[in-house]
Amino acid sequence: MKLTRRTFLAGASAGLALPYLSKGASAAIGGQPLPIPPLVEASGSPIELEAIGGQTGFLDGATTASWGYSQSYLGPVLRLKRGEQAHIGVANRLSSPVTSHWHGMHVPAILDGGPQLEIAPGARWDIELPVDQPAATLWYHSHVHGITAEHVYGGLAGMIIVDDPEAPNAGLPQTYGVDDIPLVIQDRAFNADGSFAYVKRGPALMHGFRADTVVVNGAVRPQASVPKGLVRLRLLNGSNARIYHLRFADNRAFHQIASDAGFLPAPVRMDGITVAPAERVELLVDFSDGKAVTLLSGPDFNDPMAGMMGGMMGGMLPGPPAQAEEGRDGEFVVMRFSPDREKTAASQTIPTRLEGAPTAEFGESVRTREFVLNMHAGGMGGGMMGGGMGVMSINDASYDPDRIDIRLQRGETELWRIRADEMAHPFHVHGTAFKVLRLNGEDVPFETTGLKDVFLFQGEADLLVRLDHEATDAVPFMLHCHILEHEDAGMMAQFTVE
Ligand SMILES: [Cu+2]
Repeated sequence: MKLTRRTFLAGASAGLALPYLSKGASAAIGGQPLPIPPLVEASGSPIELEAIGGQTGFLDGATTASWGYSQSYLGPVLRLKRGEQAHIGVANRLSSPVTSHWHGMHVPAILDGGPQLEIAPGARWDIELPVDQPAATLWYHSHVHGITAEHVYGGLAGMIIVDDPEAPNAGLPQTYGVDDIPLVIQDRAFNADGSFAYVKRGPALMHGFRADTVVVNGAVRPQASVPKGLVRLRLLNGSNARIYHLRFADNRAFHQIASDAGFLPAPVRMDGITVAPAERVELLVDFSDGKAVTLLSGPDFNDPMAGMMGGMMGGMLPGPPAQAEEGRDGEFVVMRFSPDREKTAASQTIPTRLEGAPTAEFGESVRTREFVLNMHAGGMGGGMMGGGMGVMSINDASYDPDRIDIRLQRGETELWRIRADEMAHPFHVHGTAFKVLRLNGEDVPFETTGLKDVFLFQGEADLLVRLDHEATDAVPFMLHCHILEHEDAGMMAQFTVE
């Protein structure tokens, strides 16, 4: 197994392992139209995803070797219907083992696509995925231990939309690609020849890898043409490590209607939102004034280089994205929206209530567990400048595929106290959604009380967790930090549900 991975890292991913040679984006802001990924209806007839390599035109005058599911970069948006089974085949045409993890799906571990479910080069994985959870925006990505960061960075990720035919839609926008728009936000760096730049050692391992160029649905700082009216944005932070603090340049307010596991009970009005790696949010934005507007992000507070000029660390790491002209200190452009009066928005009013929100009835917890996310690995030191596997841990135990860390009973509610002192980590649990009770002793805001499967925290947080799906010794569920460099370095544990 280890030999296979080493061979892979030295060979197929050479384009991802070069040192950063400083290029930055040559593509103009808003110069590329926002690509809308193809929508694949995964109900009724079987669908097929193929992990493939290809060439993607991110920059002017260069192409980039990249990976995707059935396309050169990222994958189609899969739409699943509650109450149906999705027949999905995943074929691996790459020279590396891959998986397809359905992030946020509530299914048994044997269907979850975690690290134990590697699809060998040339092999395929056929499953029938039962869809039984509220409407939500989820995603899928490769999850091979030790190289998840390289896989997702290379493009092995896509969005999932779960629709619930039983839940009334309250007049929300739902015309895919028109007034219901998927946005996969990532940061990428490029070498002078256009290839992806990526490093995974030293500070890039310690704090996670961040890059200087924002891409949305695989296009650099693109422009979306939207109807002159109310638009629903489904945002996925598909970055390895970068946390986005998003707001519109003209300070317009918007409404959050959903978090990871589905709708909030009511829309929440806000003028800025933080989205951590792997988190999803759904927003309603009003473009009826017909004015074009830029979406900005503030600097990532987890980034030790935020606020510094590029070229730090001896040129080993990309600097921060370029300062936005219309932004405050350290803010950079994510993308632009341009209203088009020829396009019609189906909805004009913000609903006061949302139907179909996941219910948060957990009952009393039967036990308390503590998880400490460590930026070290107990007695084992070193390795931080090398490949990085086994240098981080949870409760002082670095991830070991041959060790079951905890055993849960199906249907039992537990209180999980998670702790991390040195920086903020997005904590993710497979196979379920949890309720956030408290962060550092305080109640969380209303928009964080909706069920979630990723929670960004620093300090101490309390979660109510219940697993309703089976996970075995052979194929357990994972819990981990979703900074992918941390996860690959061992900040991951695994558990059974019996
Ligand atoms: Cu972390």
